[in-house]
Amino acid sequence: MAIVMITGASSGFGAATAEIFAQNGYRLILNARRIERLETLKRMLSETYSADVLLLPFDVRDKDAVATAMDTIPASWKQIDVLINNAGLAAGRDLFQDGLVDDWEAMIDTNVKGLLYVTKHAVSGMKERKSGHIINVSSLAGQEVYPMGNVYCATKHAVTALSKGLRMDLLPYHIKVTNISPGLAETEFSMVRFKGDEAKAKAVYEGFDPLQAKDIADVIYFAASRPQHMNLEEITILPTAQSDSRTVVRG
Ligand code: NDP
Ligand code: 8X3
Repeated sequence: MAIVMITGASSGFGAATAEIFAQNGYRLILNARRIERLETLKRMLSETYSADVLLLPFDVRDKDAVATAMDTIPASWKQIDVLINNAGLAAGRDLFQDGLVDDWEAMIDTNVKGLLYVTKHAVSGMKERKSGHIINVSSLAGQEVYPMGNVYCATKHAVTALSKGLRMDLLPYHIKVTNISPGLAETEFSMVRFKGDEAKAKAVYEGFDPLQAKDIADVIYFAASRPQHMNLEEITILPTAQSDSRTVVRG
């Protein structure tokens, strides 16, 4: 049975992606920081799909915690076939000149450095086996920049660049790399971005039908389930009401 590892599986895209892979018989390694959330998800996946789930809670920003967790994965779980680098966040939406250094660091450390730490560990087994698939969750913000998106957009541009670089460097090892770039999707993303301000978070999705987590999960699974000779390298997914980062038709 193939093994998928998903970072940021405690909510949003990650949780929905865990469900569709469970439904399709994968064994799942699920990561995030909120252990209770992961335990609830594991229970649901086991009861509903008889899924085999290994929880691997750690903070992707913590280089040593990543190394310890990845090195101590039991032998029967070591062969990660698909790695989904999904853990990420936006912290704040401020003019550059008003931005908080702590927010910048949280985004850079999670979205870029965390992805690198996890991938470095997962890739060594893939390289030995000459097979594997890395799916990076970037964003439309990895293709475009919008006002007050400065550092978040920079981190997602970095993810998109890393997807390209990984694809080139891992080519001799038959490892696929897919970059997924969603537009506006209603998850906990905006609650995190606006630090629990529900009114601000809700306003982001008002007056149109945003993407839902399951929409992204379906596309991720589609990419992961293509035949070996075929790699979907870049997939951009927008709500029908959105044409680019700055244009959404509401009402
Ligand atoms: P959510 O906030 O719902 O989910 C984010 C997930 O990332 C959570 O499971 C969270 O878990 C995890 N996470 C955050 N920080 C860390 C960390 N330091 N270590 C481990 N896990 C972490 O948002 P989405 O599902 O929307 O976001 C998933 C990805 O999609 C992100 O990379 C985001 O940038 C990207 N994205 C989102 C879009 C949107 O509009 N929603 C559009 C385009 C891209 P926990 O807090 O338990 O650690
Ligand atoms: C999340 C979508 O438009 O808020 O990556 O940057 S957006």
